[in-house]
Amino acid sequence: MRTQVCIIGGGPAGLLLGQLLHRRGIETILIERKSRDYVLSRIRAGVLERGFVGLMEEAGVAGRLHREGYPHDGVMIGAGAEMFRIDFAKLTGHRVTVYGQTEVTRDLYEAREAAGLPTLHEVDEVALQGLEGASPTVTFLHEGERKTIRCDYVAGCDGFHGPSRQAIPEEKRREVEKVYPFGWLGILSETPPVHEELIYSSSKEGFALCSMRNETLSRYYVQVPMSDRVEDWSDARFWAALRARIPAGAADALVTGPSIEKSIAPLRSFVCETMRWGRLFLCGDAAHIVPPTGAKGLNTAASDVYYLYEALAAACTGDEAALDAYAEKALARVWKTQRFSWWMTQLLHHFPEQTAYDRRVQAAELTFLAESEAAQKALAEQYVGLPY
Ligand code: RFL
Ligand code: PHB
Repeated sequence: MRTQVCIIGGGPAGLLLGQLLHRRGIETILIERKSRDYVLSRIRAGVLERGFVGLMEEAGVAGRLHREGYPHDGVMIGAGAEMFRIDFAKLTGHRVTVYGQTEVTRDLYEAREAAGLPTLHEVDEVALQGLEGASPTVTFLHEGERKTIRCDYVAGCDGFHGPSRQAIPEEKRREVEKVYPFGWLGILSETPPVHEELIYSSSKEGFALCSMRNETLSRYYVQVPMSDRVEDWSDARFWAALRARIPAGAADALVTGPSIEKSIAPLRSFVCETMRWGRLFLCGDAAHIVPPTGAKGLNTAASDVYYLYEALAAACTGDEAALDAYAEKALARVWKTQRFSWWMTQLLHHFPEQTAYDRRVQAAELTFLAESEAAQKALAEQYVGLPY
């Protein structure tokens, strides 16, 4: 097989990149380790920045997002017994859209299928070769056969655990990481959301987040030690923990019910600054991870896609120099979202190593945010999304 761009990974980054390149007349083959149903069963992000929505429009796949997504003009912050609102619309003139990653992925798969673009699922033993030459190859097992894709460029969109980043020689890879001493236990439940906007809540018992997918489907998270297992958390224990961590008005309004999904995600900050290696370009979670507190993972994957598709489109029409700027442009924005996600995380979570002094400073920072329009504006500007 031969194509212009071989895309490894059929998550949101790979699919969006494929769709945008297709609109520019560039051929892609996409390979994905899992089945389409498996990819569509993963419950992940829920909040889209305005830039993400713009890219979905540019890709010609924003119809359902506009019909079924929920524009949010603000967010609630809980601080102990108190709760205050950050008004994105007033402070920035922008808003975010609540629309699940599952739905984004479904829309992109449907568009890829409708356009007849080649997609190979359940591939195994993926290996990348010749990345420093003019014609790299990607080999893999598919339906019992070993296959090879020869291409001009490889887009490594295969998430944090994928093989693309590992194909860069270790001594050439520049990576930095911070691991947090807790995770998020998340549940999905067929209950109405507790509030019309998201609530990020800091309490003595730890952090909690009240989010949603639609009027009848809620997504809630509580901070848990990484030593906890999902089996330790009955639904009753989860609801009690959530209720104890959100302000009383919200706790009283909370409607509980059986969970239909429950999982624990570790929190990590990670950047591989070597986003380009020869003809390989890393994009999205393959290159960087943020803790979910600022809702930036999927959105930062999208800004990478934007820079990469512009660069690849230029390269495919003869301007290879555009590729040289990709890593620098992407990383400049990546580091701003790293900083914001780290800041939101340290503002709202309970850290086991915190001293009494650290906790007082954290409380003072939350009070300052509650009282200062300038502080709220800084949060709002980053939450709705920095420009590309
Ligand atoms: P993905 O989604 O991990 O997709 C990578 C794809 O590559 C495939 N793959 C391979 N394919 C072929 N060959 C191989 N050898 C392969 N190895 C792996 C995988 O099967 C997969 O399909 O990465 P991508 O596309 O870069 O997208 C990134 C986002 O998924 C991620 O950043 C977000 O989900 C993070 N995130 C959030 N981001 C937000 O912007 N807003 C949010 O509100 C938000 N909430 C979250 C989140 C992530 C969470 N978890 C579970 C980590 C909430 C949670 C709980
Ligand atoms: C979600 O709805 O899953 C969600 C929303 C906001 C976050 C993280 C996750 O910051």
